[in-house]
Amino acid sequence: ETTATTKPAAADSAAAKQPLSQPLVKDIYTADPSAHVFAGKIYIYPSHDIEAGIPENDKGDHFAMNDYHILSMDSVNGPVTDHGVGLAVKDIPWAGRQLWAPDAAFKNGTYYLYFPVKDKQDVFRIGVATSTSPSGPFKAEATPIAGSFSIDPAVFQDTDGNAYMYFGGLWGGQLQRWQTGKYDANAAEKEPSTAVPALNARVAKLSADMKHFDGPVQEVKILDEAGKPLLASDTKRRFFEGGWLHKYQGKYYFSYSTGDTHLLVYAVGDKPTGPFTYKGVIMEPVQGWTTHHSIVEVKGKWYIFYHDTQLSGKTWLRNIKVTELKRGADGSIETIVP
Ligand code: FUB
Repeated sequence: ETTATTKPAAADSAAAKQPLSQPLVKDIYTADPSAHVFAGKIYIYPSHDIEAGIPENDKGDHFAMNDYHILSMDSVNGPVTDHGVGLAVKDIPWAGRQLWAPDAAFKNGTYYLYFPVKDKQDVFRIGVATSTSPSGPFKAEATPIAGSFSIDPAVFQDTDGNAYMYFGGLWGGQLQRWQTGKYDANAAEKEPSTAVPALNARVAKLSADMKHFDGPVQEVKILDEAGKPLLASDTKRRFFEGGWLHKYQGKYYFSYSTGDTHLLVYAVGDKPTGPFTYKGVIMEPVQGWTTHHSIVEVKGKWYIFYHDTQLSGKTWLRNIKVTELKRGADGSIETIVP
């Protein structure tokens, strides 16, 4: 384990010229931070970016990550502990390549790490690994979660004890290849761009043992203010990847990245499975192609963890950050300009 110091955002007059936040760790590249409070501590489950020497393309082949480092902090501006490798591709029996954005959950004394990785046929699936410690090491199940596909799992545990997994991502995340319910290797590499309903994220209820889907995989429907589904051509509002669900004052907030328009946006619903009505922008574009976020409550304040490319200037070598999430009295989220 190694410990690095987090620098609080600059508080002097130069602050206007500084980035909103500073990287949480600087000795490794990290991205896609899923943050949770477990046993009173903040644990972050990020991707671990590496320089794999693979040319950049729209399929994301250059995001060729091999393992996860799990991080923790006692408080948002406190030092960050790197707990070392929590899970590696070589220890996942069915994995081929590309360990992308993970998430984690805790239930009945066991920690669960959910991860997308391409199988040996180069198709993204979602796996689960378990540990008795939030910092791992995690042991992967022998097979992916049956019925899972695409990328970016995010697990939400509701106050009634039910848990749900949100997942999916376009382009390199392969969601557009699952339109018939089966993987179509010959499908286009991108989603339709015309005025047809957008391809949506997916949600499935998790079984009591947190290792399987309990029921059908459903679409996460996102509607406009008139109650109509968002269109694929509506690229500043439609779902692209990186979904996250949090609950605030009894409402369900589904937030996500718009990918090629580089926004983080949100939609609100009355049930964990939606439908959700589009509400607005959470974060304007950061430096870099992607950003990917999580939203978590820590000691009564809400925070957004996200990433940019401040340290490297390269889209595939990212660094995670955190900043406060502020809301209006009606629960609406204030737009952050990073
Ligand atoms: O880190 C690889 C991929 O980039 C993630 O799965 C996406 O959400 C994007 O952040």
